[in-house]
Parts: sequence; structure tokens; C-alpha cells
Amino acid sequence: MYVSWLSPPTKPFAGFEPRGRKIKLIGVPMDTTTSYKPGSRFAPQAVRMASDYMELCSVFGDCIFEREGLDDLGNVVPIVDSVETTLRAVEEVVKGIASEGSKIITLGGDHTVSVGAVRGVYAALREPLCLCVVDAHLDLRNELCGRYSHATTVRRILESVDVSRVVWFGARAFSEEELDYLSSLGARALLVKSVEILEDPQGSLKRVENFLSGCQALYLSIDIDGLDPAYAPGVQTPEPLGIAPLHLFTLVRNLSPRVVAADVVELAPMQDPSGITVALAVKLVVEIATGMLRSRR
Ligand SMILES: [Mn+2]
Repeated sequence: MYVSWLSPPTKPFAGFEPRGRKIKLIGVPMDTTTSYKPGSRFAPQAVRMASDYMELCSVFGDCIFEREGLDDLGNVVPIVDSVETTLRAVEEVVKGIASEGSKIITLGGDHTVSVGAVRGVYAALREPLCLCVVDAHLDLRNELCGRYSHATTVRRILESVDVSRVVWFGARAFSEEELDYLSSLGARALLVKSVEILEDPQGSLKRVENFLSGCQALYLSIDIDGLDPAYAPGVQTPEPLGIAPLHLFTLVRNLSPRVVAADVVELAPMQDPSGITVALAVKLVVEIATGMLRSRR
């Protein structure tokens, strides 16, 4: 049983103890594959703590999540000397949850945790996935401080999972190696750069919707550094010229009814003394869950 990998939360998200709801939340407090500022291991507990002090209706005014909530199942405990073992644990837990027909929200941890989570969803659903990645970075390097790091996340996913379409939303930190790899993906990849979103938000959101319109199962991975550091300073690898919360929340509202699983990663509470980035992460969970509860799937 996948539950054996989990340690129960001392303080569940918004007080939601498990009782057979449609959405399951798990935390993965792993930041050992971070190259710059660590600290995302503290994100799951920081988000749970802040959730006690925030409203649970969507910013667009929908209160279904306040009524229905989610099951907070606690954390996957990382194995500090083996990223692969930790990722296998995440994969087993997420696979178990998805096999039961539940939706999943994973709180990182650094972006590497998404590799386990996407593999788990794919193993359970056995159908091609579409992937939408909100991130300042492409995370397409073949190696950075090793094969598994927060800069190789999407490459490892694409190597091991049948992803029929992949979108990057808000990217602005590129290397030539990554752009070459992205080009090699051809028509199944769409890059919507941060500067394009800032110049034309509506047109950019429309491009994503059109590109993903045929997707049945969608995985949404939100690296919180996709937002501008002015709004979200509490991240492990800040990059200037990012998108605004409105762009992200509108994207989430558009996509989340078709999202089978999502994650929020790279949040570093120690870089966030005022708590504004943690508050944004709480609202993201609310917005994603609201859309999932509105889904017919
Ligand atoms: Mn990332």
C-alpha cells in the first residue's frame, strides 16, 4: 500500500483530515537536487501553516473548495542519499492515488519531485499525457550537478513518459543546449515566453488553450519562480522579467478542469520573510483544487 511511504501531517492543509474526498494533497520536502538557494524542503509545512489564515474561495469567487476541501495525506519522506529512491516513492504514492481515481496536488520540494509525480500519474492512467510547465527555466538540460537536478526535470520526464504535448509558460532563462533540445521536439512542444505573455496576455493564454485543446489528461507543473520575483521572491532560483499572478491564475482557471494532477514546487520559505510567496502558493492550491472539483472527469 502506498500509504506506508507517507508520514501524516502535524497540521493538515486548512485543517482537512483525510475522509475520502476527490482530491489528495501530498508534500515532498526534498531540496537536495537544488543548485542555488535551498530551502524548498520547508515549503509543504509553510503552506499548510499559512492555509489556516486564508480564505478558501477562488479569487474568481467560486466557493466549491471551501465546501468540499481535499484530503491532506501528509509527506513522502525523502531518502537523503538517493534521489532515485525518493522519486520511486513519489511515483508509487502518486500512482496509488491516481489508480483510485483521485486527483493529486503535490507540494515540493524542488522541481525534481515532478519527475516522480508525472511518472506515477502516467503509470496509473496508461494514456498519453499533456504537460504544462510554468517556469522561468526550461529545465531541459541533460545534466546540471548530475542527471537528476532541478534544471533537468522536464528532460527526465520527456525521456520516460509518453508526453503528447508540452507547453512552457513564462520561460525566460534559456541555454542554447535547451533551446536545441526543445526544437528537436517539433510540433509537440510550445514555448510561450515570459516577454510574450507580458506583451500580449490574452493572445498568449489563447495560444496555450488552442495547443492543449485535444488533451484529455493534463499534468500542470508550477515552478513558482515562473512568477516575477517582485511577486514571488521566496524561490530557490530567482529570474527577473517574470509573469504576474493574474497571468498564472487565469491560466490555472482555464486549464484546471482538465488537470488530473498538479504540483507547486521550488517555493523557499526562508527566502520569503514577509510570507507573500507562501500566501501565493496557498491561493494556487485553492485555485487548482477549485478547477479540479469543477471537472467532470
Ligand atoms: Mn523548474
